[in-house]
Amino acid sequence: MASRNQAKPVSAPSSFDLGAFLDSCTTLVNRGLDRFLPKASCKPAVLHQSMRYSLFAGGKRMRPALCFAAAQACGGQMEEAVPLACAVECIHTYSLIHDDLPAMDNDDFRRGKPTNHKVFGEAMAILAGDALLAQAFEIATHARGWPRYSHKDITYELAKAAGSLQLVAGQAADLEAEGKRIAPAQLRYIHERKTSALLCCSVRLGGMSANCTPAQLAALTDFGYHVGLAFQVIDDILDVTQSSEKLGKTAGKDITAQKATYPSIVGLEKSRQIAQRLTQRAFAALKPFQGKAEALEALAEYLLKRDR
Ligand code: GRG
Repeated sequence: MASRNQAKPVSAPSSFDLGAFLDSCTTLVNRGLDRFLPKASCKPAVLHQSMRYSLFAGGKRMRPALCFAAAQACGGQMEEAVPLACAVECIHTYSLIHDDLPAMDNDDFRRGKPTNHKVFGEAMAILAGDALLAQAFEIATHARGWPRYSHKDITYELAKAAGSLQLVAGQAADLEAEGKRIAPAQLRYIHERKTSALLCCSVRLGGMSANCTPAQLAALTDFGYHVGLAFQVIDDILDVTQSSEKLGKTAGKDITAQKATYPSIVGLEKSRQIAQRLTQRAFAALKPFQGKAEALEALAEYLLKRDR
């Protein structure tokens, strides 16, 4: 019998073809982003090149995939969710560009390439991030709008996740915590905001694009929250166990920057158990979908077992 400290293994139905699903998500979101963004030649060309450089640098597209998977779980079509998936990816990319700046995490390497400011300079990288944040809201206006969810609801959802109580709060608290010993509860506060908020928002928006019921939205919120927390614990584990080449970003950065992470506070083994438990909670949240959330289940398992 598993002891209290041992988390049960997590696995999704093996029949689901996650590889094919991820490929179709990437195709849809890349096509959408290319269509919605000003062309690279559009004046000021260097700004649009800078925005496109980071957007198409080879991100894993996990937030769009979660958005599409949530739409499917609620009986919707992936195409309906394209503007929302693109909007979330723009916000995510902006946050990475700004996070890599010398004034923040000061990183030279992201998505397997030199960071935006290394190529375009700091000022242009700041502007590209600013423009991507605004671009997200413009793209979201292309969503159709649904009987239960208007453009106002969608705008609120995106603004809340990106704002000073969520994404930016997480980044501010993360910076403040550098070099300090912090309690696990404060670490949880940071992860909820810096990582989980946008992942949860992606899942909720996917549900909204399928005009989901309030009960479905509550289940998706529970799922997104826990998957989002697990995502960051795994990210922290990978930072100390994988190479920079594998991750496409500088590995071992958390130790150098004296970041508070689960591995630094509770150790690697306990961190893995925490990630497993959070993923089990995410799986449990999908019960109301009665087996129709296969893509979400497969993604939760994949995110737990990922190696980059
Ligand atoms: C600057 C407002 C502002 C926020 C920055 C995104 C972020 C907050 C910090 C970056 C560092 C970090 C650990 C963020 C947590 C979220 C996370 C793990 C991002 C990386 O997401 P992936 O792995 O990246 O999905 P790709 O490149 O694959 O899209």
